[in-house]
Amino acid sequence: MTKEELKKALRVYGVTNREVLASGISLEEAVSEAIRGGATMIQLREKELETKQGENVRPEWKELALRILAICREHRVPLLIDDDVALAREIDADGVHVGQSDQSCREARAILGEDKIIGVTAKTLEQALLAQEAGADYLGSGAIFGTKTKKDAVPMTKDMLKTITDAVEIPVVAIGGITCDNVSGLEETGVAGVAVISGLFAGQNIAENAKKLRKAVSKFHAVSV
Ligand code: TZP
Ligand code: MG
Repeated sequence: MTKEELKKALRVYGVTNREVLASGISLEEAVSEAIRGGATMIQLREKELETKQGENVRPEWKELALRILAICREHRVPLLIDDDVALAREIDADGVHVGQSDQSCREARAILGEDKIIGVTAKTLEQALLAQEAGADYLGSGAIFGTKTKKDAVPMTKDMLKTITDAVEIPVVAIGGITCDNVSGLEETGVAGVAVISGLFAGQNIAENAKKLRKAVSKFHAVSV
């Protein structure tokens, strides 16, 4: 994937969490709906799921990942795995997203190779610059509008987000409390796109949410004459 293709793929980045889904909606349906509405990339992030069995990837986790991967492949939407570099490699996912206390970007790169996408969480300017230097393909920064989904998330101001996007050359996605209603407030921050959990996946209107988010983010990138 070229740098331009990655930037476009980051526009509406759906991050999963089965806990926010309305009852009766499976994760497979939720991801299909998000893609149907215009989500451009998916991250499998299921914090409540046990992922390891001894040294190995737990079969239930791997099977879920394979089912989501099949949906993403069918629609040519990249799938990244949160934290779990071993699983990403085992199922040949499109990449991983690592936080500051996960496996390092350099280790992930050594395991996955140059062609896979590696995203890194950057909560400060220093973390952003270090991640870029370590070879990250994109950064995730927030929590820009607070969040109820991640209990220990620290708020980030729009000024700090702008400082980060100005300082790095790689694309940055904002995360944290982003919804169809507040997404337009990120226009001036220089982000390539938005990473969204509840604002996309909660409730009955997943495709509609994706469509609205996509439309709003497209406006950030409209060429002005
Ligand atoms: N990192 C910072 S905020 C957050 C993560 C993983 C959770 C975002 O979830 P939501 O529901 O989009 O606020
Ligand atoms: Mg993590």
